[in-house]
Amino acid sequence: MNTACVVGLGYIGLPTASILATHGFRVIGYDVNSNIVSRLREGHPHIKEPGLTSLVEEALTSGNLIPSTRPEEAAVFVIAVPTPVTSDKKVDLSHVISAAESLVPVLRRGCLVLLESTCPPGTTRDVLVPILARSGLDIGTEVRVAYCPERVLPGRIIQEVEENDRVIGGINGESAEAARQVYVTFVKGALHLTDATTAEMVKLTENTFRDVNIALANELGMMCEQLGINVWDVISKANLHPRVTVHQPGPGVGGHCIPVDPWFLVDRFPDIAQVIRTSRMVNDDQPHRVFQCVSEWIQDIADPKIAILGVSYKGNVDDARESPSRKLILLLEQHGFRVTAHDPLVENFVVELVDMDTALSQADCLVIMTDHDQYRHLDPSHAANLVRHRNVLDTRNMLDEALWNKAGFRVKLKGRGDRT
Ligand code: SAJ
Repeated sequence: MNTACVVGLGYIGLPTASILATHGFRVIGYDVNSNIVSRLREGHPHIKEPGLTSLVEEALTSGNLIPSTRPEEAAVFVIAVPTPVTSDKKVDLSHVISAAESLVPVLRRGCLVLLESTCPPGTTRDVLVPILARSGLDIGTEVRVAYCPERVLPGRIIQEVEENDRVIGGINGESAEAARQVYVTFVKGALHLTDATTAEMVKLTENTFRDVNIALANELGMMCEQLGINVWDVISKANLHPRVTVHQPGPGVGGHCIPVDPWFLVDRFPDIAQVIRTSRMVNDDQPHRVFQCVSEWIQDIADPKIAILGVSYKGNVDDARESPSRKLILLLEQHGFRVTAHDPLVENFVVELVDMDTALSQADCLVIMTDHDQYRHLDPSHAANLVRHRNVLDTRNMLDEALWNKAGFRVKLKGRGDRT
């Protein structure tokens, strides 16, 4: 049986380890966090993701997934650890470096090391390979190495790990081919072989494209607000053009990927990456725009209470990392607003999360921050009986405005001016 050791049991590593384990590999799932490992041994993944619990259960009961706090010898190593940015927007490769260092003693002739973490261009060649070379083995012939970025969408991870095409960037042709032989065991999408730096750049291009496009939508939204028209309407009509696909505006860009990855390019190419840097700043500024909108709108209300609906970074996920709600709540609290927050999926957050009725009770303004399906079905007449003032700001264009108006609510839509 083939053996694998997956380093990092997060949003990517845990699904990948489980899928390998259910596709004929004996997998060591290695994480430095002993809590994650011990909970997993008891069958409890620390992440909520559709289909993950049953997949992990299948992997564990088959005996092929072995959670561990130590790496072990294996034919295939998969590194899937975080690559955050520091507060001054420089890439922090410390997790990749320590993961690679932890593998040096267990590398053996003939093994393959796959890096899946999002990394600046050149990381595989200039950072990973020199560390692996400390094993004394020849990297490229005795140890194959490839960069194969994960491209799965949180909320659809299990599906997309199997279905998406993969880009496989080897440090040489033999490495790319060895990696292909691993991914072909569970990926139904096409496998595209290339070199490692190209694969690194492909991954950054994908997320940067999305960030720049969302920034464009947000910038158009600010213009439409001044023009007294509706950006959602403008974008949906512009997107009827066969070669136009503008993204959606919103309260800002969250998560651990899109607000982070474009900085890798800005950091590396500060003089060239003008559009990318500006887009990051436009998107980062959106929670502040939401704050300004709320504070101007209800400036005549004394001691106002704001109910934030949704603290995860996007709909139907439990992940609140880099969430625009976090920034908004901070701004509101700094300016003396009383804030309550609700989320149907998030368990732990920087402020206490309360049930829906408590959040709405005596509120002066509701702010829809996350497009959770549950919020689409909110009953405005029930909400009307709980709040102090009937104001709702929709940053996601998800409410049925006529219904809310009927229940007596004034509705503001982010990206729509009030003058028409
Ligand atoms: N957002 C908008 N407008 C949009 C789309 C998204 O404001 O039109 C916001 C969301 O609300 C959210 C943020 O952007 O706050 C990011 O959400 P997302 O769904 O665009 O992306 P992620 O971060 O969940 O996942 C992305 C995906 N990348 C691409 O679609 C190019 C995913 O495929 C990657 O694997 C993932 O990053 C990653 O791990 O890099």
